[in-house]
Amino acid sequence: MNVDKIMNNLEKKHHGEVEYLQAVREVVESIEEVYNENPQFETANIIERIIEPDRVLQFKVPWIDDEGNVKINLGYRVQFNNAIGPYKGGLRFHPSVNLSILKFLGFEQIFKNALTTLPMGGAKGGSDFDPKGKSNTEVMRFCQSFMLELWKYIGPETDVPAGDIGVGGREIGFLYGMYKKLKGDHTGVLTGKGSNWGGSLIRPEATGFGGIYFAQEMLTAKKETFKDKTVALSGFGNVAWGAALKASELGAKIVTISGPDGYIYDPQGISGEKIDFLLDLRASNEDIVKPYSYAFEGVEFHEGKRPWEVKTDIALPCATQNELNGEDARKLISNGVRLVAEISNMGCTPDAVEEFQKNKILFAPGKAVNAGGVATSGLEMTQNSMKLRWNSNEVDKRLHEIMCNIHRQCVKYGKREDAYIDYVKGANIAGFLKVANSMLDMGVI
Ligand code: 2IT
Repeated sequence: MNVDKIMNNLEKKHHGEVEYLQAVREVVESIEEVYNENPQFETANIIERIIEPDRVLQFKVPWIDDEGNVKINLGYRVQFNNAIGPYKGGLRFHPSVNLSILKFLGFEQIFKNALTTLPMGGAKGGSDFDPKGKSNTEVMRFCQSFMLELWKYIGPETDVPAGDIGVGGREIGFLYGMYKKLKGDHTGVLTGKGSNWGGSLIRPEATGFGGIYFAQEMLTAKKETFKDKTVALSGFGNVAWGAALKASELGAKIVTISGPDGYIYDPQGISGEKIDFLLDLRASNEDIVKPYSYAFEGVEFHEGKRPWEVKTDIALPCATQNELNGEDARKLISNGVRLVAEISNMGCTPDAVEEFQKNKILFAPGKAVNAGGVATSGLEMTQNSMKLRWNSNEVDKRLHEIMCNIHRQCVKYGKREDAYIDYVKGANIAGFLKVANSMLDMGVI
């Protein structure tokens, strides 16, 4: 295959969709060698088939705010690839949402879901709706209107959405309620459900816990542990919360969290009740971290800045795509960072990844590190199908096993001759081979 030709063609068809093109380029470049060693892929033109979504659904979402004004948002579902299972992936509600972002997320989801070893294809969806500052009833009316359109395209064996940025337990509840009313079935069509009505235990914590389990495997491979390591986190949502909880349980000291308003530096470490405070911050619906600096002593708030300027052993981006750039990477490296693991999707820009790899810093990409979230969604689907419920130890044990397995797959395909593990390459090749071979088995469809 010819990477430049593939990328030029894609750029022509999806002009200016930078995040989507960035995510595709990373995968295409890292699988090039394996692809060329297996001529059956080229014969079936797997590469051009896998980088184009199966379908993109776009719809209008009208709703009425508390003052009686009629509002219109855009709703989307990108069903990318269902070679290994029903389409599966989250919904993001954020003003930045557009097709480029949802296509990048849907594309990444294919390989991430393949790495989990569970039968799930790749998809993503969402809306440019901004939940910030909205009342509960406004969020409910929006979710109901969104589902009034989406329900036609999803189903427990067809496409199973879940949460992402801006979509948590509250939104999943409103979405599920509407689906249930329209369809008349109480099926596991969404994951991240409430634990009283089909949700899996550990799902809220799973992305963060899984990320820490993965990072722990990276450390173990270097005969190190989390004990007494300093950790800088970005974000303060569900993912950062789960990561902080598990990392502090393993003896690490979390020194930062961040929001759109800036970052918090807490030299004593964010643990115990301070971690619970993240839930209060999130529930306030204001999307800011500054209140943390009023709540606790000896804390610094750095307005408008990102946490990557602090001295830390480990950096874990937990917020959104491209949140850590080349300059941030250089700062972290000069401050002695040893491990960087993206718990957010594509948290680092390509030049940041290059800096880490060039300097042989342990670096792992979101599609491997954050796969614990969707993996536990898969375990929720399993429990729904079996009409039973596992206890939290059972789910946590399976999540841990899955993360160790993903780490092994990355090492298998990413270990270089100099013993450095290229986790980006490893994750991309392992995920690609599973999906590409399944596509080959099924013919050109
Ligand atoms: O990015 C992700 O993997 C998620 N937002 C979770 C998707 C899911 O279906 O649980």
